Amino acid sequence: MGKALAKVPADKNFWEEKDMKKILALVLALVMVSCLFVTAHADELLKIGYVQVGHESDWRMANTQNYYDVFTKEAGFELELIDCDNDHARQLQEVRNFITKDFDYIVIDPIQEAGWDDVLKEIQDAGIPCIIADRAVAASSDLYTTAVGTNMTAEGETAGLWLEEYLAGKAAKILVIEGSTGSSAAIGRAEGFNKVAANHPEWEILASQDGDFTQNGGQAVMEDFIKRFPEFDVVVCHNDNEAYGAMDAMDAAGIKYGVDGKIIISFDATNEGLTRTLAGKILCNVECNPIQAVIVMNVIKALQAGETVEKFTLVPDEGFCAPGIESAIVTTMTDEVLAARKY
Ligand code: GYE
Repeated sequence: MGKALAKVPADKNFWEEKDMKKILALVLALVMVSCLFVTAHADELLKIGYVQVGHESDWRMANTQNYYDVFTKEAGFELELIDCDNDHARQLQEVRNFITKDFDYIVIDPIQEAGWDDVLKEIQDAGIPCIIADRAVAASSDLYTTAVGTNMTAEGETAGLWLEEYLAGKAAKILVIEGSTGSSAAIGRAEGFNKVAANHPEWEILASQDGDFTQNGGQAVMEDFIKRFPEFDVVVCHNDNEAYGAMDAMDAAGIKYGVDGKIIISFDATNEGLTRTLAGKILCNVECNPIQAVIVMNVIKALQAGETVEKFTLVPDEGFCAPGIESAIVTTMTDEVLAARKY
């Protein structure tokens, strides 16, 4: 049996009118306070504008994801990341949008090295701190606050030194599939590799062509190389995706590569790239670490705290070679190394 409900007399209001007014005032006050809190909180978020290169490679996708993972609202940031689709003019325009919107920090991953002076001055005139990330600009370092990135020239040199060790004096005909023309990544890797090649008159670089850091680009360049150069020993690819494209082209032409075929050298050392290195298909893979957002965030935190930061923070990286190859230059691949590679 249910309990009988207490009956409210029909002639008596359950809430007196004055009580209602008090409650309404209280609710209103609470709403206002919480609004104030939310606005104050939103104001505290640092607005970060990041002009990303594009989405050309697995490396790039890992780099983009890393920024989204690190620059969260919970961490105190409002990130606007623009995929500039490898278009330099678009990148300049997006930076100018960030200036107009008065962002707190502007992070630039420059598609190309050249052509930055004017817009860097504009950022400076607006009083916005500017961080150059991953790739470099060919501009005076007085024009930006600080830079974070890997040493692309050292990466190219590592590749060259590994080849020197592996060939041990043997002659070699070399083909190069370059990264996007004008990017510091392609310029640095070529410069580092060529520095070593200059010590080897027995090495012949047959051709060097832009594959735009993409798999399709790598495949197209390799198809062209196969037609033009019936004999070659080494293919240097400026990133993993180009190497996959080069492999597709060689597979289609019935050309063997790997421990018992043509020597493929690659850069990035992504999970897929290292899988192919562990499988003995890519013989040397020089790492370039895309996990850079935490370093950029720490730089921003230091600047917020009024500390002076270094003009350049190096993101360290190493190289890997296929199992069965002993090397003093790079690390021989193992299952453990691959298992630890998240991107
Ligand atoms: O090697 C390539 C990407 O700038 C270091 O750009 C980066 C390069 C990376 O597209 O895969």
